[in-house]
Amino acid sequence: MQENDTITAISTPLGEGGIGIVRLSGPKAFDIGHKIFIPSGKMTCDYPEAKHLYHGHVLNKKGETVDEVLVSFMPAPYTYTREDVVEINCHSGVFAMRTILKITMQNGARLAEPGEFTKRAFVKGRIDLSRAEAVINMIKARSEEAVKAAASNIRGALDDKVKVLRERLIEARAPLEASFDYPEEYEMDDGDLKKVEAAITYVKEEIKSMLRDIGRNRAFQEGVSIAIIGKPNVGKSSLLNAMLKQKRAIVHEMPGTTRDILEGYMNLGGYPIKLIDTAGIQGTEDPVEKEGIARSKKAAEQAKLIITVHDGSRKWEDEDRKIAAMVEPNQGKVIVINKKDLEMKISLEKVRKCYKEATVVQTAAIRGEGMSELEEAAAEQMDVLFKGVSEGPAVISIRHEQILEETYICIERAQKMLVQEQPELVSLELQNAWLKMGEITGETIKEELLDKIFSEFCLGK
Ligand SMILES: Nc1nc2c(ncn2[C@@H]2O[C@H](COP(=O)(O)OP(=O)(O)OP(=O)(O)O)[C@@H](O)[C@H]2O)c(=O)[nH]1
Ligand SMILES: [Mg+2]
Repeated sequence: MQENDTITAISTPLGEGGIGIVRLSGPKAFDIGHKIFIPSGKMTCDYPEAKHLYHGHVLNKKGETVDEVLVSFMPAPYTYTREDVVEINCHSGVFAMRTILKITMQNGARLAEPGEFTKRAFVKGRIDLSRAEAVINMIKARSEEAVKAAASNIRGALDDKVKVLRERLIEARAPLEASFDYPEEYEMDDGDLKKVEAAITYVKEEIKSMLRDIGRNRAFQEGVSIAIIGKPNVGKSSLLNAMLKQKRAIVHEMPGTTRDILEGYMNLGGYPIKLIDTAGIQGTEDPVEKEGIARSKKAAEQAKLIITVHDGSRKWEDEDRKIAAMVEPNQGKVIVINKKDLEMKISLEKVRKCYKEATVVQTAAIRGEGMSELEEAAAEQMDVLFKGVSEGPAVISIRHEQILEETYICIERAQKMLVQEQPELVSLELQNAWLKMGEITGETIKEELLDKIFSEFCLGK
């Protein structure tokens, strides 16, 4: 990738809206800005002032006005990319923004790759890699908690943590290295050994706790799937609608109304939730229904939490037991007895016997009754599933997880070799761990991997 050219991109989502931004970064950004932008008033000096927003018009090659805009000229190095940056605030119509983008390209800018602005910020040393990746997480965050975690990593929480751990690894290596580099002059005593042991244990425990928290961090980042399952006609779709507070799914007295899985998004006790309505599960010969049921089963398998729904106005059947048996031991569950507004025919005793300790909530989904109890029970289940999480930098990405797992293996090996009194090997493993962890901050990372990481960004960021 050439770092010395000037890049351009539409930095806001494409669509109709009040304002859209076309952003330029690089050595020719100001030149291009001057060429295509005619200010309404006089610029206060030849070199545009930072922190000023200039009103004017963008012109095309023929000198025709394309849009009325506000433009900011931000000189390096105090910019996102540490290069000269020009931001053109135009009207957010797809055509207007594309036209301005095209004009910037006709005047010497190149279309930016996804994430290239942030990559430049990294390459120019303004942010480390963990901060850059936090920017992606911020953009993709689905809950307040995820935004908080991403913001703390943008401020450098993960970077700081990794630096501390790497520092401890260096400290641990010092006496080991001295003992085999200068065996005549230096011999490790018990005090040294204890220090090495303590550092190794510290790093190991810290990594363990970071790995343990990943599930919850990801849940906040990406959302948790909750599947609603049950026999046909028990009120699953009515429940989905009541929980989402909208008429998302078709509800009908005819059993087998929902043919395919259907999703909706909501927030539950701070957790971002993907709520999934499924087709009623029963034995059937209808090929379409069969396919719907297969999809429902798959969605249920992949969900973190299952809401099993039973019709309270009908007797407990063997089919209900089969539904209950679909929940896996590692999944959270909440049991709903629906249609409580009708005469209850279901045996609560049988329900309890089947589900043991699980929370049972009675609802009348069509009237929206029992929803707060249901949501409370589901949120409690989430807390159980993601319990014991410590404060600290949030690790979310698979890349970070892999690095931490590999580092953990190196540290474990080092710990074992320390007992076997093999200082050279201990030191080597600690060095491997140190190098591995450097990939989080980007200090020891390869160029190809960088390209891959930044390619996951959206355009214009
Ligand atoms: N009285 C009463 N009727 C309900 C309640 N919830 C749902 N129903 C009715 O039960 C019927 C089936 O509701 P749905 O929500 O479509 O049930 P479902 O489980 O999604 O059904 P399938 O998609 O066919 O599997 C409809 O006629 C609803 O009006 C309730 O709380 N009380
Ligand atoms: Mg349905």
